[in-house]
Amino acid sequence: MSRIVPLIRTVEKSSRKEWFEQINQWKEKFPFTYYPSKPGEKIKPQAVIECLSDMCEPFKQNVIITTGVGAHQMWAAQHFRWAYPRTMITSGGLGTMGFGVPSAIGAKVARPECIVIDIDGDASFSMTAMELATASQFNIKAKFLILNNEFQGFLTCPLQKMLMTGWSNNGKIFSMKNDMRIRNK
Ligand SMILES: Cc1ncc(C[n+]2csc(CCOP(=O)(O)OP(=O)(O)O)c2C)c(N)n1
Ligand SMILES: [Mg+2]
Repeated sequence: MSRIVPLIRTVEKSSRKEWFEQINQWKEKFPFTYYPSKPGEKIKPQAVIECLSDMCEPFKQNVIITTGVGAHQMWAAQHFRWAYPRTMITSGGLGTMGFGVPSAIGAKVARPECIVIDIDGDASFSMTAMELATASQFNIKAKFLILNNEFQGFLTCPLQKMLMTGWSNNGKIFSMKNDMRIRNK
């Protein structure tokens, strides 16, 4: 690090008007919409994240979100309203399932004053859930919101579907079954 840091060049802040215009065009063309549940239907994961986002609104600068890898990760990126930098910790390019649990534990240790929430998928969560023992042992109070679709949803949602209609949430292959329960301490 001591050799890399001096190589970082300082650049003048310039206007990013064109870039933001481009982003706004994309937002208009591909809005993050979804079909809300009808009365009596199961709640949609997107609605859960929107609700979490609203609940966090008054203290968002002190909220850190981590995620696993999958559809839930996309929904977190799209439906949580991001207002502050360095508040989303996610495995982007590498796409490492299981990332959400340990990164939430690490973030809570590093920033104990923050509320740290792992928005995780059932399959991703299962990969590193054993680290909850570490959190419990050292009394690290990260929070875990698991979007359990009993499915590795990301694998079957084609990119086109995301672009055209919003992420679907269906199908059923093994991941975390309903009879697995994780209890709050
Ligand atoms: C370690 C690892 N194995 C496999 C994959 C491929 N992969 C990407 S997303 C995904 C499914 C994720 O399922 P889940 O965590 O339940 O999220 P969902 O898509 O259902 O929200 C898989 C298998 C990966 N990215 N990392
Ligand atoms: Mg899943």
